[in-house]
Amino acid sequence: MGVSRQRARRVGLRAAVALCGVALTLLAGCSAETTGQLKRLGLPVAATEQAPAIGNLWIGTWIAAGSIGIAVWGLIGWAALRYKSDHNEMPRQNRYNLPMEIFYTVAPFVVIGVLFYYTILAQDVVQKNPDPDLTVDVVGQKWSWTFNYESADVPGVGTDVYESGTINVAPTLYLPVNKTVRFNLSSPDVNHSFWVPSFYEKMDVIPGRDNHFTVTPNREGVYAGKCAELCGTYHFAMRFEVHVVSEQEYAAHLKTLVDRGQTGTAKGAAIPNPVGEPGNTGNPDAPAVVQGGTR
Ligand SMILES: [Cu+2]
Repeated sequence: MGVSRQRARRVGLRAAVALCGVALTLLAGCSAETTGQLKRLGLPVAATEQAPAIGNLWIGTWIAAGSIGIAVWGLIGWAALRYKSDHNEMPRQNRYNLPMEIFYTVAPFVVIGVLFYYTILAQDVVQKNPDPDLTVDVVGQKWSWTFNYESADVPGVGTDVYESGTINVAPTLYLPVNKTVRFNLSSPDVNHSFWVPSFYEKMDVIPGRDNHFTVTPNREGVYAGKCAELCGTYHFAMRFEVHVVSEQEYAAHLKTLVDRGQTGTAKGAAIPNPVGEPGNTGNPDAPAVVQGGTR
């Protein structure tokens, strides 16, 4: 073995040891919360029954991509060190290597096939759409959200109620824990996207299209929600909070909405919160227009 090759190997080994040391030191200094998030590869803690199917797909995809990445980087590094030369001679060329070319062609299809299979499995879980225990009509409007609860059959409420946000006041979505909820998504203006990161799911909210999905939140807590579609000037204002609570707290919240007079169905204003629109004289606190009474 030549001296230069030995030196290259020593340098490579030292670099690998140093990298492992840095990684271990970083991990050791992390809180339990950060360590948990690292183990989930950046995902928040799952808050629905369906979320783990997506979480497993996410982690599996990273393991597959990471393994391929490590193999490719390793081969590149190995080739660079192994065939390092102080002379600028053309290395031996290896054209028309049939087994190699078949491998290049087949391997990507195998990778895609495996990812496709596991994606379908996760999709089946997510799109099962079982009969919901409750339905919330979600309206994404410029520049906030309206949540309509079909709650005529909730004891002590007896009517549909809604909560509507504005640019300045983010609305709150209440959901009872361990109940299956169906979100019907609609928009009176532009494309938005309804996203609760802890549910691991999001779906586009498109004018003229009835999108929907079903989840079963199974962890009480307060979660952030946002619009995941760059929908315009005040896109940033389309934040909301999700409170997953006990059934009693859920019913109590709906009663509060009745007490505030927020009964009926709100489908977003014709010219909602028109701040920033050309020629506007709008009020950033303008609430959504309410249509009719109970359905
Ligand atoms: Cu939006």
